[in-house]
Amino acid sequence: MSKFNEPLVTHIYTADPSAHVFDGKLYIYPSHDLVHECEDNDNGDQYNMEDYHILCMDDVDAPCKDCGEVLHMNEVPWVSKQMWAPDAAEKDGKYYLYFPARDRNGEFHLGVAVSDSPAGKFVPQPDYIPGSFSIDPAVLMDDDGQGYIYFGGLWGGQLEKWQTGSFLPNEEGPKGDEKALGPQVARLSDDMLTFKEGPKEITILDENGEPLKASDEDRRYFEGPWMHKYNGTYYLSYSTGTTHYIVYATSDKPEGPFTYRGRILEPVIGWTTHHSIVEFKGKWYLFYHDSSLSGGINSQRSVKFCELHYNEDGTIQTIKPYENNN
Ligand code: FUB
Repeated sequence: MSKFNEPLVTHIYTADPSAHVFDGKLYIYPSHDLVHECEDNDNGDQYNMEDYHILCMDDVDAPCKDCGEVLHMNEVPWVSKQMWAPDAAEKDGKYYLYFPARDRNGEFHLGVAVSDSPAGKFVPQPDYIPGSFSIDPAVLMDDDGQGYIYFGGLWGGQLEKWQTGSFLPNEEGPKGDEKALGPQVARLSDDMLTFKEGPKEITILDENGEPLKASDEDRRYFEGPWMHKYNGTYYLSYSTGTTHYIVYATSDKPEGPFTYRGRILEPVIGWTTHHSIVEFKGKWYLFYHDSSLSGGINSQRSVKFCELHYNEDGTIQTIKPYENNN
């Protein structure tokens, strides 16, 4: 049986969970961490993943099933390595798996694969999405049917290197008082396979309406965006990377600007923190990962979940993953 704040599965390592409700069940689209000898460095070489497995739960206290491998990098012509954090979306009865990986030049782009079932298998498009770059795609299907894809990650995720719209391998990000880089957003085409137009950077503002600064590492964007809607407000949540928080910002528009609101998850065991937020049967849940099962190995992580609570004013109560058992 599944329990809050315990690994959902223990037979494989899983990370970066993107949770959705499809056909009345909870489907989780995670990365699949492998046991290997790769160097652990700031470029993310230790995250040397090759395929995706999908997890499924009939209910929050039901066992979590592994639906098996649904896509391997050997099936994707443009991919050389590192199948990182994916997400999935549904439109008109078809399911779309969005995933980042390195191409044959070592640049990260976003790919998409299609299935008739939320549990796969997924058939990849032959090339990456034109105009896509960096990592960590997350898709919001808005109430009017428009899909928005959010993405981007610093350091190994290469977001700094795309500031001009082209890949500049030596480009470094802003520093100190300079405006921090935000995640990217693009509207998806009606067939879900391309961008309608070039992606735009999202601005995240502080309480005074000023853009967050690069030095503000407790609040500025690093990687792992997620978008959900609660009572008509758009909630952009993300990892702060170097300070290991999951935080959030809100807006009345899906493309922002967003205003920083607070912290959702305190640091977990392991360097990365990555999450998703989903409503299921009238309650809200946070899916996240940590490295507790592997004894703290950064690249061997496990997906967990717990309940998430809002205050009456729409703010989110901070979760301390090892102190409460909500
Ligand atoms: O899993 C590989 C990378 O680690 C993800 O893309 C990031 O979000 C971080 O969790």
